[in-house]
Amino acid sequence: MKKTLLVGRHGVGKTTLKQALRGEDIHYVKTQYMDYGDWLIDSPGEYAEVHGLGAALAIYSYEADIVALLISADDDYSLFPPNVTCMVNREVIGIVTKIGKRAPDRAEAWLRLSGCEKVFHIDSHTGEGVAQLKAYLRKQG
Ligand SMILES: Nc1nc2c(ncn2[C@@H]2O[C@H](COP(=O)(O)OP(=O)(O)O)[C@@H](O)[C@H]2O)c(=O)[nH]1
Ligand SMILES: [Mg+2]
Repeated sequence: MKKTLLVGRHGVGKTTLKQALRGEDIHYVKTQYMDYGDWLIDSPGEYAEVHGLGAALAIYSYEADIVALLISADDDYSLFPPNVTCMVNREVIGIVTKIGKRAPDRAEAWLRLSGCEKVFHIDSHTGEGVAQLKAYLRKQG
């Protein structure tokens, strides 16, 4: 699998998506540190929210093949500035989480504004969209 760094505000669904992608039981765990598993790198939401902690994400992006920016369908705002993907020298994809909720199209529009060309819609609880995302993250050949 391509090494994938999950980035987004706390509660957006990074850890739950990690569990869904690994086929684990879904259960809540607060992410307190960079969680570097075999191919998924899970980050605490605070690293994306607090300016001084953002450097950790930049450093871990160098270890990843893909950086995934997550926004939830029920988010009222986006953490990610327009065209932020040009700051990362890795492929950056967008993931809309909790798609059963309010406004998945608005979340996708924010991700595209930030520069994500590829955007996935998933719900980790129902499993919708998770297989398509996992197939994309599989290494070819
Ligand atoms: N309905 C729904 N709830 C989700 C989804 N992903 C996460 N959640 C819930 O949102 C809360 C925060 O999820 P978590 O994965 O810990 O967020 P993180 O802080 O980004 O790691 C938990 O109560 C999850 O069960 C999703 O795709 N759909
Ligand atoms: Mg987490």
